[in-house]
Amino acid sequence: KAETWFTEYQSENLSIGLRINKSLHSEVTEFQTLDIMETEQYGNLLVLDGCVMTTDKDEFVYHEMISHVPLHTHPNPKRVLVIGGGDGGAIREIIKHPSVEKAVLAEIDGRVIETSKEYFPQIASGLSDPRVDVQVTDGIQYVKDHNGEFDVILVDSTDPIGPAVGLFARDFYQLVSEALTEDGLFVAQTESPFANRELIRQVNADIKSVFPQTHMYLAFIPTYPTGMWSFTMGSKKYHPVNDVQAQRVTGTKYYTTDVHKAAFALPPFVEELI
Ligand code: AG3
Repeated sequence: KAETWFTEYQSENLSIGLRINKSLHSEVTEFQTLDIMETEQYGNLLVLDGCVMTTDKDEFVYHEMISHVPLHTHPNPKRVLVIGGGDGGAIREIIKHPSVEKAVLAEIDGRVIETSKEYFPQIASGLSDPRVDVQVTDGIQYVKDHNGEFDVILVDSTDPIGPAVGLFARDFYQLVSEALTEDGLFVAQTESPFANRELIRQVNADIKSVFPQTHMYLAFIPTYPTGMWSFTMGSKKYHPVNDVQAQRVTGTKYYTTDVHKAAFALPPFVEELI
């Protein structure tokens, strides 16, 4: 077996390693380094600035949970925006909802979209759907220019370093709120409760100061730092547990209505952050 390993240094003292069969693609884009490798364990792997974004075999957890939880909280989501998420995984899940008329992808780095189409065809499959509008643009500018237009917004970003810094800020959550309809809601990926405690505390305080309701939920993602991952929802009206809608999509591998509800049950060491 090849002895080449990809290592993500998740902190000074922690890393995750994946055995690599071969490198498929490597470049420095206008915004970040972009690497795609074939791994023995998880299929193809997408890495941005040294951080695991997604793999063929565990992507369903993240993409189902970032999409189906907010879309089953809103009673009738018609217009949905994804900021980031250039691989297309969230879009693929969103367009499974029959109520969705339009899904916009606002991704800053067009190279992520192009290389995902080539190396992750299963993940990027939704990007060519007629309801999908792909915009290669700065998500912050995009929300500024689209007031009151979306029922649901997903922030499918990289870590709060590099091109995504501005997506973890109170000013941005305010713009997201303005881009939503009056009963709209949004979800952001908000890192690991083991590894990023201060960040989660700050993000929750910031979202709370903008939205009437803030709720955190968890999912198990084996290739992300510590495996325990958080998402935070800001909502103007609907409550993710009390207002949960009957499941509208079939064939999910992680999401069910029970998983949806259970994901909001937080262990005390996480609860104390919010
Ligand atoms: N968004 C990336 C989550 C952050 C992972 N962080 C890390 N590996 N340090 C996922 C993009 C998938 N659509």
